[in-house]
Amino acid sequence: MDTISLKIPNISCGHCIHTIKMELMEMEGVTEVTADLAAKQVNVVYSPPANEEMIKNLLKEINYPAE
Ligand SMILES: [Cu+2]
Repeated sequence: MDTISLKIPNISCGHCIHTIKMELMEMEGVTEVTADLAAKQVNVVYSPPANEEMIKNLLKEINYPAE
């Protein structure tokens, strides 16, 4: 199990966080997503088959690219 912290500049409100959580939680292997709106930061806990690259690619696809 791994955790990554990602800074996502496009986060502007609670809806953004909600969307990001919903999308990431659908990925197989992702077990927990927490977010800090003020810091525009998302923490993702995951295990294989999920990996950092897949998580970053998904965020890019939904228009919330990580820095
Ligand atoms: Cu928003």
